[in-house]
Amino acid sequence: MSSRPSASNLEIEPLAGALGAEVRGIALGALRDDEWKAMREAWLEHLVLFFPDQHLGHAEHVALGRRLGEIEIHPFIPKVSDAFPEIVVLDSDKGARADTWHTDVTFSPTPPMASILSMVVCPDRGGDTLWTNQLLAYETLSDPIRDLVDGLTAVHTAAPFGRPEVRAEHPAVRIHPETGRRALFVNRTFTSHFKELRRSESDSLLRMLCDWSEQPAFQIRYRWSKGAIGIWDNRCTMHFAINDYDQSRVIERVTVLGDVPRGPAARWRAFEGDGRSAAGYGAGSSAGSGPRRGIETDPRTNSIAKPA
Ligand SMILES: O=C(O)CCC(=O)C(=O)O
Ligand SMILES: [Fe+2]
Repeated sequence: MSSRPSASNLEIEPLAGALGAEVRGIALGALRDDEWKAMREAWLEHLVLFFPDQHLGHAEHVALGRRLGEIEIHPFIPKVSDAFPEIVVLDSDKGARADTWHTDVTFSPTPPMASILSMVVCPDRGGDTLWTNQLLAYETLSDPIRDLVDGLTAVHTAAPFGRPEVRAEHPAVRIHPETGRRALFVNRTFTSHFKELRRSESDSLLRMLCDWSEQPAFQIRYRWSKGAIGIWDNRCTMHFAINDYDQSRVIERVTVLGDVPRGPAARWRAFEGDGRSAAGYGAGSSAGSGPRRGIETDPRTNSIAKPA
């Protein structure tokens, strides 16, 4: 059922059980303050909002990002122009198909709080994007597993961009800075391992948690149209761009800087090995070789996809 907050003509229609809503009745290029307030509240509730028919110019796109916070300049992805280094372009014809589950830039000490995607060239069919609700993924874990992950620290690296030395540590469970809710904060693309576990234990747990979060009941799948805008809360979601189209697909994205992720207190010291197994983190172990199944086995291209 759609709802219409009294402060504006905003119509908000939830699109799935887990997360995601489509918003109509506002122009993102000319937002009133009351509309912005209603939109921001809806965003925290639905985690990803879609706004069809916006057709934002570059300056409007950046201005929208600035309403949310400071813009992040992405370290690796190409920019739309010298005039707008704040906007990255993902062009499918240049191989940019982000078809592995990820949360944006978690290899940074301050991963973005939000990403704002503008659909510039949209295929006639295909090219939908999926998101997961990582709050729900955390809340539905069994008590013993939730208790375990509450006390873990995850290492994230930029290995998918060929830069495994670029890394950050974050709590495996993130406390959302605005709502206080806890979210599972690991992803198959950038999370390498849990610091406190033996490599083999870490690989198994990470795979289990990723399999759990990626299940359809925690997802929304959005069908894009040219000129649509999508804004997601990067602190408590993952996403995946489906690689099922032959036509061109071009998106532009502005990302908004986030804070340092906070979680429950870490409870154990880093794993240092017990002398019995090589599957620890000592010499010879391969940090950065976590269970990134999606990257290595893309069925259509048989090539390494570029997560974004
Ligand atoms: O192409 C998409 O739909 C999403 C790409 C992506 O991962 C991103 O913009 O962060
Ligand atoms: Fe992304």
